[in-house]
Parts: sequence; structure tokens; C-alpha cells
Amino acid sequence: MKTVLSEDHRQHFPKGELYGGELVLPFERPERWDFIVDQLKAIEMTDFIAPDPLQMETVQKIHDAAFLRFLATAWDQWAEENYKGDALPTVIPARRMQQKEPDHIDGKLGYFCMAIETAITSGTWTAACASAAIAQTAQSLVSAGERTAFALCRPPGHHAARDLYGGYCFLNNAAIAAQGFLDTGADRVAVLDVDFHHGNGTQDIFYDRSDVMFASLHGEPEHAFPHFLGYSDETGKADGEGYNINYPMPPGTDYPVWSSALEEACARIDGYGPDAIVVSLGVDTFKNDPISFFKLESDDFTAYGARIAKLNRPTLFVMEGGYSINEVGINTVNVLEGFLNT
Ligand code: Q9C
Ligand code: ZN
Repeated sequence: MKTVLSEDHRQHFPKGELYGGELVLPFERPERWDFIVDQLKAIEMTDFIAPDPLQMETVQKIHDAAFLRFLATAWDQWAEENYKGDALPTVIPARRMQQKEPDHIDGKLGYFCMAIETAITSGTWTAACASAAIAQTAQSLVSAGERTAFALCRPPGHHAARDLYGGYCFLNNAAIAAQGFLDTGADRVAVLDVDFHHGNGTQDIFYDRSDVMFASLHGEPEHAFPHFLGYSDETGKADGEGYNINYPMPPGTDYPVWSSALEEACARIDGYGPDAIVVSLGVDTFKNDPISFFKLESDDFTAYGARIAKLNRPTLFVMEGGYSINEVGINTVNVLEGFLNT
């Protein structure tokens, strides 16, 4: 199996994340990547390759032009204000306010965010583009006939919508990869999102489309970020009706419960008959994850990797979340090993 990765991810490392009323060391930090790479080296089942240059045409099919312009220029605009910290939003266009992009960076940050914990730094755009290029390159390997590939993306992507960043995400790597499959001859693509958090961005991007099925297993919005999407009655609209499937689950959910939802999701995906599967692979379902409430054990990750392999379709794994630093590598690589050994 090939792993696509880049050192450029280190360019995104905010000094703080807004959490519990404090600026804390970001949960989503470069060290996560090091633990995953170390574990990939330990299992000796993967070759490491660098991404090809980013193909912006595909990115432009997933994200709005104004949003991409904002991400590309946000840091420079912020720097002009001579603020002391990294770029964080303060004001958002809440209910009954105008949805118009302002000129001032303080307004733009709020206009384009879906959550305010995520800071933009001088290197954020470089890292986000490298992350998307990784997903594209890994997708092209699978389109060219590889059974699977691992896109070691950082920053993650599944909370990013057409015109929204936040939840540690800027460009939706999994959505960009799904679009890449379609542009390379696939008729149908399934995105299976196993990150603890609902993939609100991916859902929103494909909500009215039947060429991408989105299935997500996640913490109930009543209790879990992103709180404002991910209910089971969100089934798609227009052409996309019936192609969006959410499995929200309560605090304390363990593998027997989680894996029965996975079983249902797999049955739906099987019935859809996709030409390729994109797995939004977050390992924040782990029992010791500091910001999540599912109870998966490390061995459970191996088991569900094997279950995904039984779908028997070309499968791209795209890295999303997972914040229990010491186990993020083991749990991620367990999924890949479970898949490869099946
Ligand atoms: N009290 C991903 O896993 N903060 N993003 C949650 C919980 C944001 C997660 C705070 C979590 C974002 C890609
Ligand atoms: Zn997550």
C-alpha cells in the first residue's frame, strides 16, 4: 500500500485552540502526524510517496471561489492589522443578520467559519493545499488500479463545507478525492465517515447529489460537535434524496453498538454499488480520546478495517481526526492493517 504524505503539514500549527474558555495547545497538532508515520514504518506494509502538485480545477468544483480567495489571503489581511495572535473569528452572522461577505478581516473570518476554535496562521494555506494535494494524489493511485491508498492528510477536512472552515478543517480533502474519482471515470462514489464527529462539510457538499453517497457514524449532535448537523432525519434533498445517511450515537457507545451501525452503513453502500469508496478516517472514536465520547479499543480498529475490506471496492483512506496522541498511530495503522490483511 502507498501512503501519500508531505512535511508541509508542519506549516499549520496555531499557538492556541479556543477550548473551555482558554487558548490551549491545539489537539490537532503536527505531533499527531509523527506518531502515525512512526507506526506506518513499524508495520513495513507501506511505501511513502510525495504528492503531485495540487489540481485547483477539482478544488474549485468543491469550494466556492470567494472562500478559496479568503483562505489564500486571510493571513496577509490579518497581519496588516498588527494583531498579536493568530487569526481567530470573533463575530458571526447569526440569525436575522445579513449573509454578506464584509471587507474587514474580522468580518470575513466570521463569515467563512462554522466554528471558532480553529486559528489561521501564516502557513495554514500552504498546509491546507498540501493536504488536499495528498488526497488527490492518493485518489489518482486508486483510480489507476491500486486496491487502496492512504492519504495522510493534515490538516483534516470533513468539517469544511463549500464556503466554511472550522473544526480544524480548511479544504475538504475527502470531498476533493470523491470528486477526483468522478472526474476519472467513476459513476458513483461512497464516502464512509468513521471519524467521531459528524462530517458536516462533506454532507453539505453532496447533499443534493446522487453521484456521491455520504454515510457517517458519529456522536449525537445533542451532545457532540459540530452540534448543528448530523441528525438521522437528514437524508438528502432533490437528486440527493436517500443518498445521505447519518448514524448518530450516544455517549459511551462501544464497539458492539458502533459496529452494528457500521454494518448497516456497509449494507447501504453495498446496495449503492459505488465504483470507489472514500473513508474519512478519524480515530477519535478511541476510548481515551480527550475530546470525544465513544469507547472503541485499539483492536476494534483492526476489526473494522477488515469489515471495510469486505466491501471489496477500490478504497481510499483519508486521514481526519484522532487526538489521543500516544495511540493515534496505532489505531490508524490498525485500520489499514485490518484492511490489508483481509
Ligand atoms: N468539547 C476533527 O476531528 N472542538 N475535528 C470540540 C469539544 C472541535 C474536531 C470541543 C472539534 C473538531 C477533524
Ligand atoms: Zn473528529
